[in-house]
Amino acid sequence: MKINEIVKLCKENEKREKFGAEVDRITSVRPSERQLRLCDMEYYSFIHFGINTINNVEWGKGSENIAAFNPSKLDTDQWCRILKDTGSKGVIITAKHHDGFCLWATKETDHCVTNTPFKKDIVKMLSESCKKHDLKFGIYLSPWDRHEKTYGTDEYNDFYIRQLKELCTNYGELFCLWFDGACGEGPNGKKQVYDWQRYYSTIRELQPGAVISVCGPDVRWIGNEAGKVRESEWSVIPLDKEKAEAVMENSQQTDDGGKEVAEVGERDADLGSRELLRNYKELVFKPAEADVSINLGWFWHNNFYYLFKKNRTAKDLADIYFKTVGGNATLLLNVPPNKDGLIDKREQKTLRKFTKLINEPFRNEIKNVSFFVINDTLDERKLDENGCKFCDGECIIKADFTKEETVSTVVIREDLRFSQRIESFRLYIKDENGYTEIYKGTVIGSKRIICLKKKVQTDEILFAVTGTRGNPVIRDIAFYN
Ligand code: FUL
Repeated sequence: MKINEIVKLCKENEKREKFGAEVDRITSVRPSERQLRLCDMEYYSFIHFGINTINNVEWGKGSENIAAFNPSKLDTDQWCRILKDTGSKGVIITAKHHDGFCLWATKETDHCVTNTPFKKDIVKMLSESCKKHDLKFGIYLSPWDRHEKTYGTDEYNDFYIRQLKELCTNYGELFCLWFDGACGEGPNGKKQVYDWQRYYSTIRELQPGAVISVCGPDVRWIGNEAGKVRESEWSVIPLDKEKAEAVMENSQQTDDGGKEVAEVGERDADLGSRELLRNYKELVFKPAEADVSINLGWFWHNNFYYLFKKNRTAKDLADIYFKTVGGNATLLLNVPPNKDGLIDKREQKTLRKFTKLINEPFRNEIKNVSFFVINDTLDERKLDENGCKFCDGECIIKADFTKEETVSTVVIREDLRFSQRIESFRLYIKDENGYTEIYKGTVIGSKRIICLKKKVQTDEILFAVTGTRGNPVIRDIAFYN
């Protein structure tokens, strides 16, 4: 294939208008600083721990006897050391799960850790360990509370706000407040109407740098707990699909003992194509996050292997990593400590293997690559830096290696400050036939990791943008052998 044929293809494939009012409307929807920071974290950890760990259940009922809570070996430094060593950028802990048991020294209820034989404030311990190990710190605070007597009345919203205030003021800087969508009955058989807007404004006031995830405005639940991303994962989506009420409807509503964790849902296959967006007035920027557990189940169980026929291997998790982090989503990987309050040997081993697998493709980066942008008339413009804003009429980036190189992995990132723009692209290598296509993909977004099925040898690769909303803005392109 000749280069002018590739240019022709780019132009032909831009069947839909590249510019215009609708494109401007979509690309004017842009991320906040806090969202950009979260996208750059890429991979961080979830800790599910509490009275459920001791009782070996996924959902507690709220009536648990907390006198049994005494994980005497609990060591939050051990958690952080292991998570940091295996590549995580932050930790989110279940400060309160649906059973209402609080892992911090709250003044709002007796149903908390300081009233158990263990006594110590675990949220405090973890926040300090995170600081020590240079990990960001975040909080999961279940809105659903099966213990609190005021649940189901307006008073509960006041109670919840006071709990949020404690967590947002006493534990340093938080990177995330994570609200899931499960909403059942409280101890009085009543359901609660959550005052989401009040929750959000309290967080914005006290922790302005924190994202509010899932049942919140900043980060979107991918829609399943098996790490499955859409082929085209868009971050500009209709507001209506993402209001807390809509997320709640789709969330897990029964205690299935962890079954949901293994299932791949097929919710809203398309959230961001132009065909879809044109039907919606209000659009929002809401990047996707995949929450996945290292085992099948969120809390640790000593009978994991009996409960589930097949557990996740390091290889399964690495595949999930490449698909999520490399598919315009972040990965929130749950690593539940065991009954003693430690990350168990089995999970440690899985994590070490997982880290080896996810680092493997990026060990040898090809250096000294020169980049050029090529336009319709085949004029070339050299790029000083890797990052680049295309100008009108440009559609191809040429990566010149100066000598023959073996390439097995390509990583491309869009500069999201200008929104998400690329709809489709192709990669070509230079060879004796001119150019040969080696990969065809749809969106890029925060990061696209392309692990080529077969290694290629070449001294030049073309990245051709075949569909885009306005001119693309590339943050960087990297090649690995
Ligand atoms: C769900 C909860 O019901 C699960 O127990 C778990 O915490 C998961 C992350 O969110 O909605």
